[in-house]
Amino acid sequence: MQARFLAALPAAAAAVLAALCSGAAFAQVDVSNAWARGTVPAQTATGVFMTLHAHETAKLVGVSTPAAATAEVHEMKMDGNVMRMRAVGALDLPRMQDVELKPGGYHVMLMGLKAPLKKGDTVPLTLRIEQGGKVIEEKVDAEVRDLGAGAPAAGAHGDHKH
Ligand SMILES: [Cu+2]
Repeated sequence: MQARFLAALPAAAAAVLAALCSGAAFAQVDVSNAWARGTVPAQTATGVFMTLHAHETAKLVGVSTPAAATAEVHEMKMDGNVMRMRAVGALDLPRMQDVELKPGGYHVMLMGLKAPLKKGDTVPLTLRIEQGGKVIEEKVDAEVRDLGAGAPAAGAHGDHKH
């Protein structure tokens, strides 16, 4: 009886591992802490931020939302004394690393907002992620925070012309 019990353990452990691995493959990319910066009535553009964690090497290749006409992945960088933004065609998501979209760095830029974003609102986003030669769509809800949240990038965004 005892020998059989011991022999059964590794098999059970292997089954658990297999289940965890296939679960990770389904999860594709974990998204956490997704939020959007709130806007004032005349403002038509804002930034969305989040942390992405890919279990296997992936790329963020597109974003869309019903809340705005256009959503683009942008990179913000200091160029001498000037903060500049540019659209990024694809954002690399290295395997098992956190990639942060945050004020002053990468962000999703929403342009042509259909309505002002108020604190407490939710912005539904669809992320297009390329992984293993396939493009999958992943839904994310970003919570709207105060206009002043993550202040460092606020001025640079205001000056930015698309
Ligand atoms: Cu931008």
